[in-house]
Amino acid sequence: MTLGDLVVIGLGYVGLPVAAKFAEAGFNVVGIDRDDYKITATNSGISHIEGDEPQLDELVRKVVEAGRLKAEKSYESIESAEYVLIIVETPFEKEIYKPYYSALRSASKDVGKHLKKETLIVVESTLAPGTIDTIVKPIIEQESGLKAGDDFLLATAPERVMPGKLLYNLVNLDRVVGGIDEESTKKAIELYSHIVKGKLYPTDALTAEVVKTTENAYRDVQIAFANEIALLCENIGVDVWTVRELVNKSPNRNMHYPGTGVGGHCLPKDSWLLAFGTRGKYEPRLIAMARDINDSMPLHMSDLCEDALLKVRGTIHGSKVTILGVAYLENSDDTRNSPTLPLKRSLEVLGVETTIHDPKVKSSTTLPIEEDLYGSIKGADCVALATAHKEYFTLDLDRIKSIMRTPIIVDGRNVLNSEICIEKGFSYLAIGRPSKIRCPD
Ligand code: SAJ
Repeated sequence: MTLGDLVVIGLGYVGLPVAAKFAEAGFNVVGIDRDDYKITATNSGISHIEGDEPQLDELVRKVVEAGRLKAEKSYESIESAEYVLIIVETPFEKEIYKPYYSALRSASKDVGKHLKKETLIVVESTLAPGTIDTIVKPIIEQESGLKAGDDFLLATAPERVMPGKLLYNLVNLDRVVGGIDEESTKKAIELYSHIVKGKLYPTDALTAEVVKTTENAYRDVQIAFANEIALLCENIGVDVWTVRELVNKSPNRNMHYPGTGVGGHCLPKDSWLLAFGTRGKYEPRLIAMARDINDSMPLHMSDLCEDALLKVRGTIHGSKVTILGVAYLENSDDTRNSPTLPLKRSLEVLGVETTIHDPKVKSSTTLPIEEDLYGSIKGADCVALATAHKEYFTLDLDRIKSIMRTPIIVDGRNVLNSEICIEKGFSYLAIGRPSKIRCPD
């Protein structure tokens, strides 16, 4: 017995878990992707998703073995599907200040080509407000000759996943479901109630697009506020971490963490998607400024390193800086939009030789990573702490001091104890803290 034929377009870190959960719920699921590796892995019952994703490997194997999930390149399965989910990437091209919708456009076109009447289409990708109405709907109508609302149903149900908690978030977090009409919203809520235990909130498509981009813009602004206060504290000589702790003692305050910057697959782009959706109608100022502040933090880290190297070594050229952490998030292996990358580039422009260590991220030709922590620090003039991996909270400072050429520490994530670093003879600088530079005797 099956609950129906369901197609998922895009077997990425969102699409694969969604396809597997619908298959487990009793749907016949076909996952469509253009990547042969993802197709082969999935049909072998293997999750291709990097990193530790509890229960995902086991779930994919189970549903593939049960014949409920298969992956293919062809879009033909749409011709017999009652449900089609579009879950493709929607990056933002800041250089041209536009979303990069080629995957969304081609998926919409291919859906249209194979669409049959009465199908429900749901887009999970994060969209600039207005995308369903001005891009997805017209392309599908154009290709299919069918009319949205009359001949097929269309909604958006943005995901709220997070690396490391893909299945947990997918099942347990509340979700907004926005249709182009009430029937679309209703049917989409019925569909997702098969896999989502969280609450499903009905709304319209435009509101759902605004909610998703706003919830991440909100967090980005919160982080930018913490970063601005950190820069202020550095310049007036107080410790932002003490300020933050005491501010948050006040009711209804929740000052976030300042740091090396904001990376990941969501926050760096969703504010721009929101702004793009309001272009010509309202130009957001605060969220654009927040993006600029957060993007400036890796460059500020570079300034702190440069400042210390010039004062302690008398020169920056030829200095060696070891950057600890390239994952954008602590204890993760995900490097998407990592702040460490602009930090590395900024230092290298100054003539600095950089080495990167990260206990979670594999080395590659494009991004060489030292595996040996202390080996990566040997001979360095500065250690820049960019990611708060748990391994870095127990650094042996005496050992580091004995193997560095110049004992300078720049702490971007409040990992180390400033007093202890200074006691042990380091020049210690940190985001949000007054610098303590020990010039050579
Ligand atoms: N960061 C700070 N200060 C903070 C919090 C985060 O600098 O106080 C930095 C992190 O180091 C990282 C970046 O921001 O570089 C993003 O961190 P994040 O904790 O927001 O993690 P993400 O990017 O995985 O965000 C996801 C998002 N989830 C979805 O889009 C479905 C986001 O909406 C969630 O709010 C976030 O997880 C969460 O709350 O955990």
